[in-house]
Amino acid sequence: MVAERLEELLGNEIKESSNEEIYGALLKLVKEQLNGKGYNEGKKKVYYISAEFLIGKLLSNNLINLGIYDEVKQVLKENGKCLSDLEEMELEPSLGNGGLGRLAACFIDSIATLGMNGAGVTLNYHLGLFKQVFEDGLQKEIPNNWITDCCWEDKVVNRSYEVPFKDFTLKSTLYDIDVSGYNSKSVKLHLFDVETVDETIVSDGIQFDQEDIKRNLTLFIYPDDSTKQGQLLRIYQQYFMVSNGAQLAIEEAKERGCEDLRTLPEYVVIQINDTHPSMVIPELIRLLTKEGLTTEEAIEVVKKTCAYTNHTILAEALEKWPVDYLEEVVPHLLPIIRELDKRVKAVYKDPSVAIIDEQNLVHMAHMDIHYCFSVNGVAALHTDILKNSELNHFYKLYPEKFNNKTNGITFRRWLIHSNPELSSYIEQLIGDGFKRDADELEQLMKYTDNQEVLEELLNIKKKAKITLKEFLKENTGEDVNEDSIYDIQVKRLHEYKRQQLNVLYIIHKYLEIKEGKKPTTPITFIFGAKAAPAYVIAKEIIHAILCLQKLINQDPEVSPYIKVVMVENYNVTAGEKLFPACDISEQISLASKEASGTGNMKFMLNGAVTLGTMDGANVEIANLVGNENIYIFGESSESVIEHYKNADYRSMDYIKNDREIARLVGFLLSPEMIEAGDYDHLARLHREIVTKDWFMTLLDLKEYIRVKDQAFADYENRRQWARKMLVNIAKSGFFSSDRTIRQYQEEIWKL
Ligand code: BZD
Repeated sequence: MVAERLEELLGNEIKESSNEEIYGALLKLVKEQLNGKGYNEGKKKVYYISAEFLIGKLLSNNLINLGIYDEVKQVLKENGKCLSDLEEMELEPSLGNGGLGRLAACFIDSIATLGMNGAGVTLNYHLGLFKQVFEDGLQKEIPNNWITDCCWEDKVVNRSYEVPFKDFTLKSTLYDIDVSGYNSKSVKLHLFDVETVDETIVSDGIQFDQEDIKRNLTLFIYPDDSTKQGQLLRIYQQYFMVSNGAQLAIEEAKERGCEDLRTLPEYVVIQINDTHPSMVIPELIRLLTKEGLTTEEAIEVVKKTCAYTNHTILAEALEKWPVDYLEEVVPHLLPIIRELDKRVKAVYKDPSVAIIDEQNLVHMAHMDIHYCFSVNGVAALHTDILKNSELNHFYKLYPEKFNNKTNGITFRRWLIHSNPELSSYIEQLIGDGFKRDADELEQLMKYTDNQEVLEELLNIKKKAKITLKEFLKENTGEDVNEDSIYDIQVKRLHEYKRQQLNVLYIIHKYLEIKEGKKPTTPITFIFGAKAAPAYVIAKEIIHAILCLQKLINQDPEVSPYIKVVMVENYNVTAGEKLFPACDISEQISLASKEASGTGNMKFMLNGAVTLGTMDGANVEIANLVGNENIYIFGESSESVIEHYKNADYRSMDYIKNDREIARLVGFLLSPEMIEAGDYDHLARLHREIVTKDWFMTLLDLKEYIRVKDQAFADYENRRQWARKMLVNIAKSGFFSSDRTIRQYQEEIWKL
């Protein structure tokens, strides 16, 4: 059936057509089928508003969800074509920075799969997140013009809204992407845009005129916000997104029969993904009063309509906008925000819960907590920290609002699509029920002592490692040994995630080998990470990794035993190759700082063993798999929080009191490193670690080395290791985003 339709669409035989032609026809075929299935419906609808949706490539995912992946692959093969060649042609929409954006994409997949009435709302960033390239050991950012070739978006003709700013009004254009559910109907991802945006104003990397709002509004995702202009642009973006989202929600509610907007909460629930969409609160109040509700009534409606998810306790990531900036962009929201603030101050004298503080900063999270009916964290530990320390003042005011929703990932993309070998082997063992009900993976536990199964798991891992080896060769030019241990840390580059801790371990290993102590099995240390363009120290850490890569891989004495490889432009597509091939998953954030993590779940699902701190969802992974199937190290979140409270951590003390630590840190400025890289860059990183080390790298260094060495030693017993892999896969069902979304539905959305 697929073959005939494809040839109809091609107007030609498949074997006579080019890959470009087949790709175009396949796209039409997928869109037809998605359309034919229709969309989830219902009286009440959830709007998941998020500044980011990191959806990844769509072709294969859609084919899987439509249930025609195998058929298409087969048909193409019979005609001498290869589906993976077509996949290569697609550019990845890079509409997100990292975990938060990818989470939104997994959630939309689950909302569709579970048949819920919902939609995503975001912006149509033309150049998305920058493409990362390495030049002279440094990160350079260049635009990723994914949109010009993207055929997944449909321009919607009949939905356009006016969004008022201080000096002008912009009319929006809407683009929709159909997000398929697994064997189910679709939901829509709405991407709002303005027609006047102009990609040609970008020059020299990702530089552009930040003041020319009409031409730059949706050019990039979160441009540099270290400057006032950058922050103003961000406010423009956020307001444009939420005003469109709120207008859409109201219009659609009316279409679904909402005659009296005081009943809006029966028709609409808005999930605010971090504080980026928080202006939806005053905007919805503004729109409702325009429709005739009193301020009192509008506030009551909003309080029953909006729910807030917190993704971080990092102070610098909690948005606080100066009143002046809001005056410059959205002056019409200020009377409303002041009114909301006044009401809070009338009831609560504690200045720490005010919306507008003494310095005239508007605390977006505070506004969310006062005016949403639900506040959730993204992993059990994170929610506990919110309740007991970070947001304790608020928790005492509104204990009933706080709840936890541990993150999840869609197994369609992160197992079935990215690791078909493992997926079909699991199917062979326990049937295909796990594809709809991830908890069925638990049935794998009956094979923990089955030698044949354990052997096959190792075989599958080996194949994935060979595939990754080929990808690494192409991406980085480096040759890695497929029989080495693949130790992988892929995630955004941030000091709290502590890539620098991993760097210090590699230095330890390098020095050991130089002294004649060689690892039994070679190790490949793999990194992938983008640094925010304005985040200087993060970029210096990338430089240090690239220096080690050069130094080690070119040293014939060391490179047979260890190698370092940093993937360029780590993104969803690269992740799909990395997760299946991993042996050891590095989740080494400073305890209390990683709200959840979701890469940790992807690795676990693909049979990697976690090496991590008791942070975020690692805690839940540890509880599920048990101590013998995970490597935990480092100080607890409680004791880290104590260190911050007492301000008693001094990295210099660790350097003074421990010669080994001093040697490893000192190596950053060794002649070898300077030879491989650049003194100024290395010195800046060195200075940061010695004088500041805000995220306490040295606190956990010794224990990290000890536990990591233990993991490498345990790897030698292949059977034992395979058993750990199996247990990790079997226990990963909890981390399906279907489970997470069911909980949002049952406890928050109540669609
Ligand atoms: O959200 C991440 C957290 O750091 C992870 O621990 C968590 O697993 C995921 C999903 O809940 N947060 C982000 O990814 N945050 C951002 O990307 C971001 C982007 C712009 C501004 C501030 C934060």
